[in-house]
Amino acid sequence: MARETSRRGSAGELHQTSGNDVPRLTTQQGTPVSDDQNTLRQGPRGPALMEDFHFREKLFHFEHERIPERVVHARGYGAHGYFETYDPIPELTRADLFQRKGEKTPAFVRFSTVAGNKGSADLARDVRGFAVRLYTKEGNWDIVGNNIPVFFIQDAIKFPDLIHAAKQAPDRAFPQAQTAHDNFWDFISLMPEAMNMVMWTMSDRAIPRSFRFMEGFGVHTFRMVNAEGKSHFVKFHWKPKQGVQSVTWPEALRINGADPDFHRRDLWDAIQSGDYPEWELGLQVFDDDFADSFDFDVLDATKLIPEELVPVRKVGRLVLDRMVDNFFAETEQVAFQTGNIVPGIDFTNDPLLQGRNFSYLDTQLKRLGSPNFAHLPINAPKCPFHHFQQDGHMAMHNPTGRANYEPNSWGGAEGGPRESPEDGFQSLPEENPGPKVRARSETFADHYSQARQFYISQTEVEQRHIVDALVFELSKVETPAIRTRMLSHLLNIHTDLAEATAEGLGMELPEPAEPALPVNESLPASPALSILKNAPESLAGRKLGILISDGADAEALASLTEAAKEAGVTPVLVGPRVGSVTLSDGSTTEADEKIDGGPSVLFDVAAILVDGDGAKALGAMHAARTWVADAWAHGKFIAHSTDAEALMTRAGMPEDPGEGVMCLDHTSAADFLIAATALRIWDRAP
Ligand code: HDD
Repeated sequence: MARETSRRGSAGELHQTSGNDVPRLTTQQGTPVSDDQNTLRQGPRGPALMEDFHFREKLFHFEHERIPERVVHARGYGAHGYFETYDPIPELTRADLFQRKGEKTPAFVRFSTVAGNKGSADLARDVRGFAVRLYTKEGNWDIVGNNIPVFFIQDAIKFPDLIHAAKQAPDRAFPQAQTAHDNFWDFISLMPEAMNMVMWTMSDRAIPRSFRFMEGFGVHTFRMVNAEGKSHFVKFHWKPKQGVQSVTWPEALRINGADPDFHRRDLWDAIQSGDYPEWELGLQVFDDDFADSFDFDVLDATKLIPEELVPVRKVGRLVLDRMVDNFFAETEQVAFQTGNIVPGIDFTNDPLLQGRNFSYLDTQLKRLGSPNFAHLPINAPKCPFHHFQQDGHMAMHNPTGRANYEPNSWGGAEGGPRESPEDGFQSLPEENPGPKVRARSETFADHYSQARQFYISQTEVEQRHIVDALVFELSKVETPAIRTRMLSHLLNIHTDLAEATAEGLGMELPEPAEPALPVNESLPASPALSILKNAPESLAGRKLGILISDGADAEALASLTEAAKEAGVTPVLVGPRVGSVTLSDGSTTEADEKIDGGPSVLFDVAAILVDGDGAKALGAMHAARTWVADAWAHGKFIAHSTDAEALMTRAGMPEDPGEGVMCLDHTSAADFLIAATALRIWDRAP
């Protein structure tokens, strides 16, 4: 006996010494466990025994831990918060959450990428999901949106094809989490309706700086219906108070290696440090007259309504202020559905939306394994709910009493819940004449005009990024005919775009594709569509990477970190080691990151604080030279000590680096950070 006890693992011994207030380890049935290190055996070197119920249960549960990942939007990250109404709109909707100023509605948001599997990297070029659940007093309302206001396809019947084409090819199972492959571009180039969306996905919108810096859109036209039954059309927008910001493609490629969880970590860090991200809910409200006069069909999800035509009215704010307690229980099991709406909100006949309403319920059953997924705390409403649905796997809210049907004649509480004809959900009694057909409305046929409008609304830098993205993606397409077909579409969008892309690919321009309707070249630019034309007002919420080494000026470091905190910027110290760095006054500080683990692509702004010896030492290190060279090449603002210039020169920066590179002996840290609000010196980028 004594011999067997002495063979226990050290974890077992540690466990036993951890104090009286530690809960006892038990099986799922509550039986206390005496030994979690060794299976039950017949003799210390003998066979395992089948009666080891603890081992059996532990393995059984482990083997069933995974549930199917989402067929799209598999990789996601969620947080809790609230929505606060600051402009009640009873004239537009009877939705309870919009009736009272200051009303706070609990919210859960899940951000995601679309194409990659659960374990893929955050900085894929991709659409981002922006799914918001509002737990209103009249039921859960889900706005299952994206960070892009239009979509690839017009009819839900094409969704499986789109997703099959975008995800890895079925024979080789690659590429993962990217659209840079033949199948995707083959499909897209055969679907001219996708061209507007393609402009967005090739733009910097598809490589956001983080979830906090992206807009969200409900995409479809919805309806709001007031207490008198009057309906208005509405488009939903989430506008980040932090501003919209993206990284560049060369950065995205590097970030995916340096920190594949870059977006998750960003949201976690911000919320854990009390820097709660906020978005304003904006509405574009319009009526039938506008819809009839608009150049496009408002039921066509491949089109948007320019904000210059219908301004966005802000009615409240969404604040994310709490991370989940458990990722699986909440973020993985949350089951969003476009069909989750509340009285005062209604659908339109957008064929994509109608198809989505059908799809989401189905997928949740498959993923979560029981029609009782609404019983999970993350999915259950926070308002009272009563119905006669019963039983099924894992039923947790079970009705009490006799009645499980209605009508019934039991009366009172015994008879169970009753309908509410007055204030229950009412669908708008819309009339829809017409024959039963499989057809696309002709009002959906203009595929290029808004793509062109998006392109001409961008700054020159953003246009260049679109061309670079197209060249990158199409250069991964092995079949020349597919590349040629895409060029024929680009010609209908803008000749400059087509020519620059063809040049980047080293290809001849083909004839333009035959458009179903002539391209309307008179649509004016819409500045709201550009990120750079809507620059952030402050640097708050960003990260400043400070490269230091032994001998760094203690005073300069203190004033830089202080100024950063004042500006709401998080300073991150990057050193040759994570242990102590000795500063000029003999004091020591710890670096947060080692240089090769904290490359400058992870930061919005850079600073280099080294003395002469430090410049020499870091100048001999490849990782340090790359840190500096990247910050420079990616157009970042750089503050530096005078001695850092030797390192900057060794890293390949020119002697006169020009705008955006500031010596802290001549500029105060505060002034540097004000200048750095511009985020980039774009002229510097190659
Ligand atoms: Fe979808 C998930 C957004 C079209 C079918 N979709 C899903 C998620 C988001 C969107 C954000 C992830 C929700 C979460 O975080 O759990 N989807 C959109 C937008 C669309 C869109 C903005 C177009 C405007 N989706 C769309 C169509 C279909 C689907 C046309 C099918 C006909 N979407 C699904 C799905 C998913 C999904 C298969 C997979 C996992 C899930 O639902 O919960 O049902």
